[in-house]
Amino acid sequence: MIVRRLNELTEDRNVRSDNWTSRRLLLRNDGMGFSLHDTIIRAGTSTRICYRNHLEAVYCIEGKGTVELVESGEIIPIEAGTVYALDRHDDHILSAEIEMRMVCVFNPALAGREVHDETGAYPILAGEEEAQA
Ligand code: 9YT
Repeated sequence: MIVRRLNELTEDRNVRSDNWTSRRLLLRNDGMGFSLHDTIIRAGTSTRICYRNHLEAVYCIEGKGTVELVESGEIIPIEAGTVYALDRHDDHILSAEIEMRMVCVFNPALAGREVHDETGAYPILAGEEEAQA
């Protein structure tokens, strides 16, 4: 059994961007087939994301914001207790009105250090990059 605690995560499992901090509790090397993150989305930020290589489920446990589907323009409110699942590699804009805390699950699992590329996706890391992740 793997036991890991948020307050004991090592620095390499804390990944920061301008708009969010992702605390990566379970990663590819843990062998679960998915990765599990506890992610903070900073208040007042909007991030365009399109995970062409991954499926992601996002469960909000604190805060308030919206997710906008770029293709349809639909805006979905998010608050604690809301889950959204990007089952179609949906191009979306995630905005936080009040700082949000999200539990995120990625399939396939992230290797560790991924941040969004210019298209809002995470790459599939392999080989040497994985060893460093
Ligand atoms: C909700 C979302 O996609 N935020 C961006 C960060 C990502 N969830 C992560 O790496 O934890």
